Amino acid sequence: MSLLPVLHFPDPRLRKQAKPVVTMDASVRTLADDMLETMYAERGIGLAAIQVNVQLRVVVMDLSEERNQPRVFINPVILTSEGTGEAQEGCLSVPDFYEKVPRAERVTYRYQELDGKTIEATADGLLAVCLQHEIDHLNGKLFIDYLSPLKRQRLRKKIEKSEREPVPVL
Ligand code: GNR
Ligand code: NI
Repeated sequence: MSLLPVLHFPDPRLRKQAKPVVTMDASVRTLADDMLETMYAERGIGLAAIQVNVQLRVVVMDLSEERNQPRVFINPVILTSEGTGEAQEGCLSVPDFYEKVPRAERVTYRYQELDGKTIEATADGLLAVCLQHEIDHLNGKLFIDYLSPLKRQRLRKKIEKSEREPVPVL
């Protein structure tokens, strides 16, 4: 197991397209394990491989209160979307920023498990939001892309400034 560094906006590597996983070999399992470890360490509820600079369609998630229900989605796709809603979102690649963005309310989705089995299901609530957020990552898209360009530019300046300056320790 190892912790992976998480890329931060505006890193251009977050804009790459992730490629489908073709063979479910040991390296994919190791990647998923490392991504879960990284997600838990960073206190996120989801993580896409793109965020740790791996251009593969792999997503991990844990939506449980107890942080004991790890899930792995290989090659996830949304098949149909219904309704519209808005939820407050955050992203490990956009530190300390939260904003409401529009999302479909309910989605049917398909993915593969680590053993290669294909699963199809329907989601609403947080799972629906998180799946849309993570699949966006695999396509080089961030939740802040749904905001106005002005808001995004202000945010970029704030993040770049905070990453230039050392964190004061009292
Ligand atoms: O930790 C996360 N929280 C979150 C909250 C609302 C909607 C989406 C998310 S995903 C985010 C982790 C992350 O950046 N995944 O890509
Ligand atoms: Ni994210």
